[in-house]
Amino acid sequence: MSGSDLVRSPEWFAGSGQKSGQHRPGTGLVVEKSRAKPKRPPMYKVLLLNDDYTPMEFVVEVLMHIFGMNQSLAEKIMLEVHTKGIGLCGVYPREIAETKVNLIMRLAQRENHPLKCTMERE
Ligand code: TYC
Repeated sequence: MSGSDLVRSPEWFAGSGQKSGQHRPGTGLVVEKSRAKPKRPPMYKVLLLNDDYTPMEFVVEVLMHIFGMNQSLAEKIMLEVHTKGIGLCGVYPREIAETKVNLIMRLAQRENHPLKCTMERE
């Protein structure tokens, strides 16, 4: 086998038909497949709660900045929270949901608004 044959050999590519546990002589490598099925992380709903004092414009701004919503979607969600008392802003893995809840609470506190936000396992 010449040097160029080696370069063209499919054995140089990962996942080129190697079976689990197969030894690749001379490489010091053994191809192993994980037996564990990769699990999706548990997801959390981020929920916004209504109150009588937080200005509607502030809630819309928060929804646009923290959840990347456009103006019309942010207004729709804000009005839903305003009329129903609670509304879903998004669903995320735990740490991302926590970060968004914390950010919203800090922004609201900074402006002295009583806005509340929570998360709930899906
Ligand atoms: N109810 C508030 C008002 O009338 C508006 C509001 C909407 C507040 C959504 C909080 O999560 C909220 N100014």
